[in-house]
Amino acid sequence: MKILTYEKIDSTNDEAKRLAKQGVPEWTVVVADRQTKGRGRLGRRWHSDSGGLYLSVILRPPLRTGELFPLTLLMAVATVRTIRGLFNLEAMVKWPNDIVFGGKKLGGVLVETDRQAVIAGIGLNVNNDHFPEEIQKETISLKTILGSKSDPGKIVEVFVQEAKKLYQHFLKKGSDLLIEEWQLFSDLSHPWVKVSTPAKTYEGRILRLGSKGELIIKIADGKIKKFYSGEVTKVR
Ligand code: BT5
Repeated sequence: MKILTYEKIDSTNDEAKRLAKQGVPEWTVVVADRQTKGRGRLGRRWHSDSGGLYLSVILRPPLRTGELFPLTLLMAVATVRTIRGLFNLEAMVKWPNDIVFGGKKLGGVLVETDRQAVIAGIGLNVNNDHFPEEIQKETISLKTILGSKSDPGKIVEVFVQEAKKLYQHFLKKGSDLLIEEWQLFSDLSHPWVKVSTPAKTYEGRILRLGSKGELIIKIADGKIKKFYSGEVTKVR
């Protein structure tokens, strides 16, 4: 495993893609202190000030495109394990790709594919604690929670160990353990949710996660629906 660190980069996912094209081995990790073009899903912006952790892992899993979804959950679970292990904080997951603390977003996962590799990107607010006005309320960083700075290098080290363990288990034995751990780390105390997809918004009750990591909801008219992407918000 090789960790490449940058003071500044456009996006660690883009750098990982460039490196994948050059044929670097699996588990090459790209880490940056800030990004100029950090992104989330659907082209959304990921605010990437200095002091945050921006990390991408290059993977070459022997899986078809349709089998990759659990990798998003895997990276989120590895991140939560890392935060809980290092800081004893009750970090949680929010389906499909958020890392949250006290209901606020602490980090996010963006898994992308291209012909050469699968790129798993993780953004985590570590020592950065300024966010744009419009997301300030829903956002948090480790520095705000802990009241002091943390060592991003240590977080990377533990994260990679956790992610590797989960990955090897997932490839050998499938996603059962991952899904179980996901449910354990997931705040399902408000199981009534809205799931918004680009096409439509549904309302219903979360039943569980399926074996591929899909969210299974009983929607208001009683039908069961499976989601592989979407935004989940609680219904009060
Ligand atoms: C995500 O997208 O949560 C995935 C974020 C992945 C970022 C990593 S950083 C390393 C790698 N390189 C990249 O270029 N990306 C990956 P999504 O679920 O679409 O959430 C995006 C939304 O989160 C935005 O629209 C904002 O509302 C909010 N947001 C933006 N920056 C944030 C931040 N630093 N902390 C918390 N929330 C943020």
